[in-house]
Amino acid sequence: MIRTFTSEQFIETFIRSKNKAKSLSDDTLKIAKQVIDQIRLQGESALKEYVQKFEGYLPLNWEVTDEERKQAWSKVDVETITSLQKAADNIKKFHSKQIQQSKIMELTEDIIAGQLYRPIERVGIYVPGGTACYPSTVLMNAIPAVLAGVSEVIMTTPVREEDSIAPILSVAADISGVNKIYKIGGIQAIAALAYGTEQIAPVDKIVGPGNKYVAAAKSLVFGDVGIDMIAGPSEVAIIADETANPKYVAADLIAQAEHDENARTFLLTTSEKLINETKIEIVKQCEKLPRATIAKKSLSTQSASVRVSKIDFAFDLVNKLAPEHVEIQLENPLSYLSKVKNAGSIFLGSYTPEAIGDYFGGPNHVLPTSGTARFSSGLSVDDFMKKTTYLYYSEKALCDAAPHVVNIASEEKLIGHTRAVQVRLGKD
Ligand code: HSO
Ligand code: ZN
Repeated sequence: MIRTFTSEQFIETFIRSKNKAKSLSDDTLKIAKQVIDQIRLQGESALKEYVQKFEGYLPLNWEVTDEERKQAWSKVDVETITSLQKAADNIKKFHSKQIQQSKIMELTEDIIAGQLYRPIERVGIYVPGGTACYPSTVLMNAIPAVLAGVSEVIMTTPVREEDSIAPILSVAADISGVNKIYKIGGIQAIAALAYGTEQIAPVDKIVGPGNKYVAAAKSLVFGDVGIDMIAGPSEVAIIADETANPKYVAADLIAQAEHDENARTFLLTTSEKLINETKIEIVKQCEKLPRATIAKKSLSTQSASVRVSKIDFAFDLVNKLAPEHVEIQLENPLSYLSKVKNAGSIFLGSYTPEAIGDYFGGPNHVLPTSGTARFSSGLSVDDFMKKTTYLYYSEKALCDAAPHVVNIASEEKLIGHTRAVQVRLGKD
């Protein structure tokens, strides 16, 4: 059962000693490095060997054919397809407003300065195939990439025995505009995307969640390609007072807890009564929960309820925690928006469960965890764009600027730099 902590205990347990859960073990990194090195050096032959070894089955082709993609639609029920399409529309609408434009910062006869805003060329999206085989992951990762104008969005997910991938992932990929799907999972998929093989062209950036091996592989290829983030366990912090409904609070804590035994869920409230009633509700609601074992483990070991004397103190704790999700179950929830300084995404009011954001509302569900919301943001169109600056100086502009450049370059003792300016002005 969810335990009650004082504010000090909460800070000590969940804020000061955080982040350990997400660090990758040396063993995991060692295995990942071995597989990556082999695939990088030997290409296809090593890729085949590891797919066979780790996935237990070697697909006939890496790529899901157009025919297989078409057939997948008949294997998913129509209502689910409609819901995925509606969710995709909302996600597209939200993310399309994130697109920025190339900008000119200065434009005179003698100086032009600007910034180009352009898509990354090739992006790989990893989608797990096991218990966390989520079509919502496809939508959330692929839609911003497609909107950014990425030329090739390539999804990869583990093959299943019958030489197929989960049909719903294929449908979600079609709805999102994914160009290619590969039937490869695990470390081998990350290596193939990062370095390419005889049959697979390398990508420039890899995004998407995965198990510890995928996370280790992503961390090892980082630098040769871009990656999104290494996500830790999911988190929700609910700020509520006596006006909140314990049924809703319990349901939202459970919704996050059922993801993972290590998921972290928190209730920060001024109301002792709400804490007690939420605990009773959690027990009741877990009775009918297929993933109760996972949820109970998370709730009893990684979670906390904290009673604060003023609601402002709950916001202080949340800002220190910088959780992935914050729910504000208070009256006039919008009036508290500015109080949340560090969070991946905020859910306002009693009728905005985090689950609406996980699937449907529009904002992305790929969000910073483990306190990283202090300095980073959820996945957006910007993650698939590059900003390249440019500058034009006329001879006159360079002449005017020269003494200043020379002063600074001399101070830095970089005489080659001063010369690069002087030589153009006939002073060297
Ligand atoms: N709550 C998860 C996202 C997700 N939920 C996917 C359901 N499917 C992110 O923390
Ligand atoms: Zn979720």
